[in-house]
Amino acid sequence: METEKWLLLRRDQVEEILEKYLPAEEGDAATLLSAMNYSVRAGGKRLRPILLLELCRLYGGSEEVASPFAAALECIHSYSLVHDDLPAMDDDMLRRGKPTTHAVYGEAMGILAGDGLLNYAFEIIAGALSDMDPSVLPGGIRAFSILSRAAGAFGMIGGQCVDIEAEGKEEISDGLIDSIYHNKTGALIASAMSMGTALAMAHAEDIDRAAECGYALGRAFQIRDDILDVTGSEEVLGKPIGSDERNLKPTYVAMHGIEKAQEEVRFQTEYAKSLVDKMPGDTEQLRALMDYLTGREM
Ligand code: GRG
Repeated sequence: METEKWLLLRRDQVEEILEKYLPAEEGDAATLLSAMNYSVRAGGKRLRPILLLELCRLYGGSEEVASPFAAALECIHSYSLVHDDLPAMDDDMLRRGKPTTHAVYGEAMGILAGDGLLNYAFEIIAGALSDMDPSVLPGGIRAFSILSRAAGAFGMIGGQCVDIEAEGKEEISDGLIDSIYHNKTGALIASAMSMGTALAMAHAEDIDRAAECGYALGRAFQIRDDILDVTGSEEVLGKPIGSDERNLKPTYVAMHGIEKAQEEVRFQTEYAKSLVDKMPGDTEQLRALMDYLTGREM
């Protein structure tokens, strides 16, 4: 099947899953719940849950078991975007072609919606773990542990901290850029792949390989993101371009130029695909997805 068509089908599947888990907008804090749902329903590629479900499928796991973890992961991704757009961070008013959450609900509610989504993700997982069949519970606990580490101070939030501190610096070392990309973007993408593998009760070495593959893909994804921030268009991307330059962010593109950056995107993707070659089952769509991402325009 053509990759774009496959992605759209998978995206629809993820959106159906999300609808099952999103909270009802009622009670005294209905505004908060509405802001949380607005952020998640605003669209997006749903790449991370798609990867989680695909890895679980490859390793012979159950979609039913993986679904709540896929929903929780997308809640955490959405929260990170809501907070990333806040005035104290990138101060962006457009995301996924729509006004950002703080632009619609105000800054205070934007902060709370992000907090609410982060916490809600773990509520979804706690509910799933308590209902899980004992035969797959160890995989669920492993996935929970992977996600809590990846989203936190030793993963995405830590990466965001280093990213913010690097702003305004003319040049930073390649090592520091690597560390930012590894944690800010790589951690959540790696967690998607390793959680899917863990939920299928695969061996530890398979979980580690999936994470390594996700980190390479995450690096390629972030560098392509930097390229699109220079060469992309606001209509296609659904967010303002030139944000990195405006915020004086030292990116891989700013340091090495677009050509070398795209070369690195291809190099990391090839490495990720070499790891996919060691995975079981029909990996054709996963490999095609990785190739597709190297030239993505949104
Ligand atoms: C805790 C105050 C506080 C803030 C957290 C951690 C964080 C803010 C932000 C980092 C998240 C971030 C913006 C990472 C960059 C990764 C990236 C390229 C995100 C865009 O992902 P896509 O393209 O988005 O998958 P869609 O819209 O398709 O879902």
